[in-house]
Amino acid sequence: MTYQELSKEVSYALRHAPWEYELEIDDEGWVSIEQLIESFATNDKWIQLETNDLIEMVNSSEKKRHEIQGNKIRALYGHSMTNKILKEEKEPPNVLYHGTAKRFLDSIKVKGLLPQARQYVHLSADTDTAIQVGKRRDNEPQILKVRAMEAYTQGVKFYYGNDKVWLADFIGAKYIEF
Ligand code: HQG
Repeated sequence: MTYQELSKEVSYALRHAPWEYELEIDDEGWVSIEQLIESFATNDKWIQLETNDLIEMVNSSEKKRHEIQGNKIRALYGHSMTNKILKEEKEPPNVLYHGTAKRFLDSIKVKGLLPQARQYVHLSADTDTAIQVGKRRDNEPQILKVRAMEAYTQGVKFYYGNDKVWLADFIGAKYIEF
């Protein structure tokens, strides 16, 4: 097992399908580490899983996807289940970015940025991060500039994911530079 494989499955459980693992997830996305380990251990692949593996998984990852606090773990962003995870509202920086595929531009110009399958729209704090995000869908991703502070002063809420990832419910096209 690699930390990358572990991270993928933990993300799946915490972002998309806690019920498949019989995990109780609270409003802020926290799950008991003990419960998660017990549930993963029913799969031979994770029978040896220990808390330290989860700590190492978080520490060794380039992206800060998960957070551990005491005996709990949560995903910091990416959720898709129906019960919306409550995120911390925060004043955004002046500008945020969004890396996307060329084929989505026409639709984004009309509809703005929508959360699609996730609970929130995901925005990047810098262009390098946005390029990485966009490359998942297009070899030559398009980087959109979002006038976050302007949107915020007009009532759009922003939420903190981690140093690189910001969240919003919806970003109207008028705040986006194409
Ligand atoms: C697009 C990964 C058409 C949007 C990443 C995106 C990120 C529209 C796609 C995190 C649209 C949704 C999230 C509209 C938005 N019309 N397309 N109106 N509005 N879209 O994966 O932001 O590695 O749900 O541009 O790195 O790509 O998993 O969101 O292309 O941080 O930790 O709809 O997931 O992180 O795609 O990525 P996604 P995302 P991890």
